[in-house]
Amino acid sequence: MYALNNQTVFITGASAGIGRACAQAFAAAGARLLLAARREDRLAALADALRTAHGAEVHTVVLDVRDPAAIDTTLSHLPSAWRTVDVLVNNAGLARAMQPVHENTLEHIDTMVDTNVKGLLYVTRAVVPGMLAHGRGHIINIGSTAGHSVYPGGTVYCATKHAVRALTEGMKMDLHGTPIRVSSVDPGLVETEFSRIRFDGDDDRAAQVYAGLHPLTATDIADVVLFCATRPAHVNVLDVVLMPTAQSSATMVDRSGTL
Ligand code: NDP
Ligand code: 8X3
Repeated sequence: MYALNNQTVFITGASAGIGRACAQAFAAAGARLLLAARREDRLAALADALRTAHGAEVHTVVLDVRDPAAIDTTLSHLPSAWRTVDVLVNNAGLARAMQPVHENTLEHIDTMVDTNVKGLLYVTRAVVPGMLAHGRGHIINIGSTAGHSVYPGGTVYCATKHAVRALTEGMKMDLHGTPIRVSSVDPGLVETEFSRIRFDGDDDRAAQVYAGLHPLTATDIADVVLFCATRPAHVNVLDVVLMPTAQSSATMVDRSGTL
């Protein structure tokens, strides 16, 4: 096992869902946590909880991954003890609406592409040189089953997650011959704030996404992210796809309530 004690894990989108669950999993494994998101109050509450529960060292930064200047400024002004990132979890991401491509608003298109694709690239670009300088590191991208197939109404979101899959494969090649590892964890339906955000706070519509099935939890995903990060140094898990037992493809979901 690759020990995480005193390793610094940088998680984007740590204020909710999968990012928050990853923070909890890595804190329990003894890592130091550098946590980023836009909602400062959420980050502060999580940091307090991790310090109390695990005695974890935690540093939080308010960061919008769509803002490359803010990423550079924030990372270059980190206290020196936080400047070496051992594991980067590129998790910040979202979907907006579910409709045919020509009905997407420009704002929805920009938000998805800027966050899921450009934001992931901006953060990676800022962190990788430090990993190379220190001769170790691991980039773990949160992709999606939406990066493996496309479903009606999800054209733009699926395109962004297909891009994440290409970025994972390309990063591994770009970092060929170095000790830096690159992984992607690609979940199907996970019950988080994801659908609430997608449907503009419509809780009833969000609940329908998970109705009649036992969806994955954020903790299920964090377990797999932690698994990738704790393989021995010679093992690179490139991609893990996981879905609820009740889900067999993006569009085949058993909602009988029996699974
Ligand atoms: P949540 O909505 O619960 O969490 C999303 C996180 O991303 C929040 O912490 C949010 O923080 C952060 N975030 C969003 N935009 C930005 C931004 N511009 N800058 C910084 N942080 C941002 O959703 P999930 O936990 O489900 O989603 C996490 C990742 O998992 C996403 O990449 C998503 O695409 C992926 N995924 C989700 C699945 C699901 O079914 N839920 C399945 C497959 C993949 P804040 O608002 O505070 O900035
Ligand atoms: C989230 C999973 O199926 O809602 O990436 O697109 S799905």
